[in-house]
Amino acid sequence: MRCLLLVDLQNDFLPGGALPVPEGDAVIPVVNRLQPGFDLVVATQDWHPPNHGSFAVNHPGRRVGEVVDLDGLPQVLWPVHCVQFTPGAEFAPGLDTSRIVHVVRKGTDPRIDSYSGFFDNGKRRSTGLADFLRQQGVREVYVAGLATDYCVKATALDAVQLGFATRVITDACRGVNLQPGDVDRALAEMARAGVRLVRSDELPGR
Ligand code: VGL
Ligand code: ZN
Repeated sequence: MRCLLLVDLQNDFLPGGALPVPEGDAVIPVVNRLQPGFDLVVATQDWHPPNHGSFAVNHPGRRVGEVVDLDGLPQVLWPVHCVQFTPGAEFAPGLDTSRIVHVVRKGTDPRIDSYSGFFDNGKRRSTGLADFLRQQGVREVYVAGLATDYCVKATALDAVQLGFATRVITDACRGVNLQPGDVDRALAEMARAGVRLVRSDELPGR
């Protein structure tokens, strides 16, 4: 079974959102076209409480982009984004959600961030996604979404480490590039870990 794993295709990560990923909206038509070619479509949703420790506003005197210690882990500080039950946390309006059979909501614990759809950033807790995928008979995971250099990277690295044959669909992802070259470095790191990089035109679609 082949699963398409859609990472954080939410309003706040699109142009005009709170933490916009450049060209983030460009991936929506690509993933919509790809969905019918997969056995299973699963999505992650960044889903923070207002007091989340990744928000710069919750660290007086600190600014977006700075790195702080959060409960023993280095944490990049972000603008307030993807707050639970707010419009910014909703899936992008253009995303076809009709085929999504399972949604993983992550980043709910204020003391730790969760870039990966499988574990929090300290690997302290599992989201249950790996068990769900195995129960469904999934062996191949294709990752697409936002952002290449954060949640896509973390999700793909965990997937391959968990034993799934893992691909990242490069043109169905976009990154933040907080530092120039971050996206290219993320792709190289994934490839080095055994993630295969593929393009959407190599895959069956609608
Ligand atoms: C993400 C930063 C903070 C992502 C989520 O989806 O890549 N990045 N929260
Ligand atoms: Zn977040």
